Amino acid sequence: DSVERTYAMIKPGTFEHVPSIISRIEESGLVIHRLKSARMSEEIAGRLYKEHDGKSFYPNLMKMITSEPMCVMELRGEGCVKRWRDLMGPTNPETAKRENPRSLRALYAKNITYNAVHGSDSSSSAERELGIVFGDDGKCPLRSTASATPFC
Ligand code: YYY
Ligand code: MG
Repeated sequence: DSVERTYAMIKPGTFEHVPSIISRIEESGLVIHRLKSARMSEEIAGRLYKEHDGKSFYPNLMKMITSEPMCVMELRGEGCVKRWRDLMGPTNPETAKRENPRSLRALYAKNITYNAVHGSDSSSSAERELGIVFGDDGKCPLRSTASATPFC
């Protein structure tokens, strides 16, 4: 129970890179405790990114995160908040390419809005975000892609 958890997303616009990103997580030794493909509602997105409400980039951030289904995950492992942030690299892909060219954002971000991945910035943020997305009571407030999308 002392093993740290973090909240991770493979954001919209990154679908074709999901296998590579999953491989990098595996190689890093972090454990994918749960993974779900889902599309985020405006309500959940607003709660998740509450700290950014009012900032110049907030409207674009909301548009991006609700734009299409993505992968949401709970990762576990010792020091996983920092380890996952290190794997992601800096927020801005230009900085990422300069400072950490092997990082996921250096490799897969299109720009600062569509920057491929999300990771909680602290253990307490992780608990808050996992609670919002997966639900504290075990029920999942995010509709899975499977139930949201007709099959054809
Ligand atoms: O934690 P991290 O995702 O690296 O950055 P935050 O500062 O928490 O911002 C969240 C999210 O907002 C970022 O991943 C992209 C977007 N964003 C932006 O579009 N422009 C900025 N100047 C800062 C952040
Ligand atoms: Mg952040």
